[in-house]
Amino acid sequence: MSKKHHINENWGFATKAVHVGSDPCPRTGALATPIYQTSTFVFESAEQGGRRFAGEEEGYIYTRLGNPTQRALEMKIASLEGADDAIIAGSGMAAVSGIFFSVVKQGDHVISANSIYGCTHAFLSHMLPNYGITTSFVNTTELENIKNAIQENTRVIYIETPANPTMALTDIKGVVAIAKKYNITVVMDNTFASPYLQNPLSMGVDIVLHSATKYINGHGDVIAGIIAGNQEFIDHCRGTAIKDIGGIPSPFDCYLMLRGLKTLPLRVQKSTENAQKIAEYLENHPKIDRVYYPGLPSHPQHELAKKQMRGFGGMLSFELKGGIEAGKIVMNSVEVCKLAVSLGDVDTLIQHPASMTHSVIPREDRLKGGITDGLVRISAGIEDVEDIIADLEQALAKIK
Ligand code: LCS
Repeated sequence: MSKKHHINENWGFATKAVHVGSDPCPRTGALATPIYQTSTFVFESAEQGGRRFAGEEEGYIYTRLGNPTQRALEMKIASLEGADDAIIAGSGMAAVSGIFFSVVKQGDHVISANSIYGCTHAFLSHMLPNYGITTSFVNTTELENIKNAIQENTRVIYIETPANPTMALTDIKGVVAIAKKYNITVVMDNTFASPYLQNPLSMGVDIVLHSATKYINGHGDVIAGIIAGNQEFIDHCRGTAIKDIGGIPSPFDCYLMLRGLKTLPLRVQKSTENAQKIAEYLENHPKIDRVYYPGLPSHPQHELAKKQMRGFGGMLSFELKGGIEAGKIVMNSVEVCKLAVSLGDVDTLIQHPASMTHSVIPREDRLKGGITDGLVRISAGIEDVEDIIADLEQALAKIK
């Protein structure tokens, strides 16, 4: 499968989600992209094998270096993120580590948001120092904090917006303006918004990543990641971190994501509608202290959300007046909502960041990032919202 797919740049997002990268098979006419479940590709001659390795002839060699099912997905994702190109990685963390190992070197410094996914925080604070790369974690909701943290050797500014799990927003264009002045690369995790609600590259971000495990796939049955950016970076990353570290997905998982992406707009629309209603319900509940959802006027960055997002998304978090003990009662009492980590699935999921997704971050650092002991996170699914709210209602009623 070559790069020459049928793409009309004027298509809307939903049309691209269905059609880009999904041309019928030229040999058989199969509409669904075939699963090329093969590790290697046979050359017609020794000369051809040599040419492919030398990059003189297009064509597949070995699935760690590229595969047609994976390539179809990369083209769909690149189109949805408005990127020159994209790479599918074996997990969101393979995308995070692949990007950093492609961009930073010994002696470099990173500025990262302090509310980010727990394992990304652990990678920056525990792994990278082994290679002489240091990170300053700052509250990126205030751009001043980023400016103040810049050092001579700062190479990357890393942000997640909305942030996992606090739902704090960072002003993307504001960060880009600072980074451009100092020639710093901006890397952004766009997992929570999905490409349907936010395209960071169009706002000047250099490299975008996703845990594709979440909204991209959407059905809770794949672990994968996405790296999207300009052609030069993608070629460099593919030829170094992806080729030599090898964090790649299986062709079957790529097939599932190709299928999942066709309904991304519908899924994100419905989970956003549900999240708004759940957030409003919780905000008015007497046992709830605070709700964090960008679609609520009470969210401190509601105006920024309206400016840089096309919708407020399916994620929210909240704190109960009874603290974590009350939170545990709710999590142990839900029936429709499932007590599980991960997010962006068709199923509604509820979890406790301090003891689960963000437990690897020392408590003191967690609190600095606003990840309190009592915070509970919900990923709104696509069920009937009345059933989700009734489920939360019966669970909240169990708190004395
Ligand atoms: N980035 C974000 C924002 C994430 O939420 C996660 C995983 C990752 C990267 C890593 O992706 P993975 O390797 O798992 O595909 N977040 C999880 C969460 O909040 N619950 O379970 C996993």
